[in-house]
Amino acid sequence: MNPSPIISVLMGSDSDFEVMKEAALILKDFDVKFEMLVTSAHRTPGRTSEFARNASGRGVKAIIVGAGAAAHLAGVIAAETTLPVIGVPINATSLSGLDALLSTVQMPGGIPVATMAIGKAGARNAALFAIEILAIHDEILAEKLKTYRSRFKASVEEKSSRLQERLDSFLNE
Ligand code: RP5
Repeated sequence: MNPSPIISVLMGSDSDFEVMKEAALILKDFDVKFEMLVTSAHRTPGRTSEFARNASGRGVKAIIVGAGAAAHLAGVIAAETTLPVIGVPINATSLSGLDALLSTVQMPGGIPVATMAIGKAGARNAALFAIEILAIHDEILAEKLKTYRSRFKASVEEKSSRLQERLDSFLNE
């Protein structure tokens, strides 16, 4: 485990790793120290609660939480800390992630969980959102975010040019 993580990435099971590794890639790319661990709201409630209560004191600034099915993990973590909690619903059942989305997003007033999209896009956005929070007080991260966004701009313009070539060739067939 990283000795001084600023971001914690939690998941309810190791079966969530395939999705949550997308958050790890982004955090690594931005050179943000993070830890990743499995804890479950239902299977290990004591471990989950202890983690949430100690996170702030360990220097963690935001917690990303991925969970599938009856996904209570993000809400349980949020109940025990005032750190920002960012939820990622995972498609783990025959309900395709809708169960996890509703379980994560429908928090009672007073205990917020910032809920991202279901799956890999949500995991990526959770990491970016955590970095945006850190960037409020970190100019280097703020600059890196601007660079990240400008790469998107360039790639969309490139896709648009390629689309024009495909359209021309299709119409001239
Ligand atoms: C949730 O149940 C986990 O977050 C996971 O998405 C889902 C299935 O867990 P496993 O049965 O694969 O351990 O708690």
